[in-house]
Amino acid sequence: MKLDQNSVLRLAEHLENCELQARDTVKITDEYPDMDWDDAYAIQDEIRRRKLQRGARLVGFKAGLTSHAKMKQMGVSSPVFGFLVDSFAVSEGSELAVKELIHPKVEPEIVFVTKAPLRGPGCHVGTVLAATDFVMPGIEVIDSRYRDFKFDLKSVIADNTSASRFVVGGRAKPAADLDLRTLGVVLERNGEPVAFAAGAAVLGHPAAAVAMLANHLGARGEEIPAGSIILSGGITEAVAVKAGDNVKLQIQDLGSVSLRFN
Ligand code: OOG
Ligand code: MG
Repeated sequence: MKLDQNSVLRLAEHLENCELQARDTVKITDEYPDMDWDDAYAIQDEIRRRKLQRGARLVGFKAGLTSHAKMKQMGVSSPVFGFLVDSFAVSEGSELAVKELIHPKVEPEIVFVTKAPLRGPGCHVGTVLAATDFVMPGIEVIDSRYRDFKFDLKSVIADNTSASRFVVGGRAKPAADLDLRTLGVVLERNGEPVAFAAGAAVLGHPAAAVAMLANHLGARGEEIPAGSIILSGGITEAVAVKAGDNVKLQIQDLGSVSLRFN
């Protein structure tokens, strides 16, 4: 670690306040160019601790930057991991107010729900599928706290990987009944298809992203508990939304989920 405890606490408070007040900031590596990966995750952990202390419930985790489309869009080259609390979940059919957010974008994701704990090291696609209860379509709303969505990996990790909201829906199916690599994915905005891909866009197999997440958590002494929701990462590039937009995600064999913005 390069940062002292006070700086970690101060940066966590700053980034969380930007989230809660919907205002942007410069990326934190501008001020702390020498901060390391442990510093970045320590800031994220402190944001999580602040939320849990105020009564939030940890409901799962997310992997991000797991597809080439996303890595290319954001100009970075490796996956990142974040946490999900109950207040991020939006129910299908409700509307999300754009003015509560900074500059939201949506991304199509395959969501895993676990029935057994997953603890790395050594997790792989097989162990993930064995621990998965079912998969569902999910739309993640990301909202980087950094100005113009411009960041580097350490800054985005500290910012809980831009996590903001998510909605799951469609049909829940056991993963063993599906070939997650070849599932077709179509994202529509206002009835117009805007992004397409297949599941394999995420690290060759979306369960590989969950395995990486479990191995990452394992290295930090944590596991993915049974009953967790895991967002395996945007399958296509993220799409900006504004008030009045209606976004619909269709995943082959898994039905559709949609979200409206006002
Ligand atoms: C970082 C979060 C990426 C994903 O699914 O790739 C992410 C960002 O692009 O702001 O959630
Ligand atoms: Mg995502």
